[in-house]
Amino acid sequence: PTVLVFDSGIGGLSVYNEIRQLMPDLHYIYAFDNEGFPYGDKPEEVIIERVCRFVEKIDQQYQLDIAVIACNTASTICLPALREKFKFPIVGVVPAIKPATQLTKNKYIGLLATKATINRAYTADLIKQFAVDCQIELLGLSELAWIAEDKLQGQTVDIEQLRELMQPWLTLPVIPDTIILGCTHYPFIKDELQQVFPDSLLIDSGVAIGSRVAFLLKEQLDNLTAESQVADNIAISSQDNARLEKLKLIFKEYNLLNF
Ligand code: DGN
Repeated sequence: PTVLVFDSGIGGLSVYNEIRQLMPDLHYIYAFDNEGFPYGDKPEEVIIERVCRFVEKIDQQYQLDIAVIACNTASTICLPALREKFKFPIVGVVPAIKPATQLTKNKYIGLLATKATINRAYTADLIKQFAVDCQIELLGLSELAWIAEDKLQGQTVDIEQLRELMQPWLTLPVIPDTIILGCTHYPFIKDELQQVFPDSLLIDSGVAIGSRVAFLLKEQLDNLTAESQVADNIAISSQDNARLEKLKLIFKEYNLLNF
C-alpha cells in the first residue's frame, strides 16, 4: 500500500518515523508544502485549498491508499474537505488532549501548538469533549516550528531562547504536569523542551497515529506477501530552494529517496 504523509514542513517526519517503525514495508511518500511553510499564520481557506491541491496531485501520480495529514495546523481545519474529496482514508494528527487527561495527575495540562491550532474551534471542541475535569493552559507560538526545522538542519537549539518563549508558563504558580506537543515539529525539540520543563511529561500523537494507520490498512497488510514489490520511499516538496540541499541529506537518513 502507498501511504502519503503530509506536512507544511519537515515536522511530519516525526509522525512518518512512528508509522514506519510499525510498518517498515509499506510504500511511503513524504510530501511537504515548503512553499507555504509556516501554516501557523495562514488563513484557513488558503490552507484548505493548498492541502487539497497537494494531495490531489500526489494521488493522481501515485494512487494513494491512505493519507496522513501530519500537521495539527492543517488537520484541525482540512479534514472535512479532504474526506469529501477523496475516497481513501484520511488520518488527521490533532493535539493529544484525550491521552493527556488520562496521564495528568494534578489535572493541569499545557497545550503547546501553533497560534492557529490554539485558536481553532476544533481544538476548543476537543477540550470541551475530553478535558472537562482538567484545567488547560494554551500557548500558541510561531517560533517553535522554525526552531525545530533549524535543528533538523544542524543548528543547535538555544535553550535560553526557549526559556524566553516559555516565560508565560515558567512564571505560573504551578506548572502543568503534562504538556501536549500539539505540532508535529515539536517532538524534534523534545529533549530541549524537557530541559525547560524537567518535571513535566511531554506527549505527542505519533504512536497513536501509527496504530491508527495499521488498523485502517489491516486488510492490505494481511495480504502483503514476501514477494510484494515495494517501490522506493520518496520525498516531494512544493518548491525548490536552497534549504532543500541540506534536507536531502536528512531524507536519506529517513530512507526517503528520489527527492
Ligand atoms: N507541523 C505543523 C503542525 O503540526 O501544526 C505546523 C508547522 C507550521 O506550519 N507552522
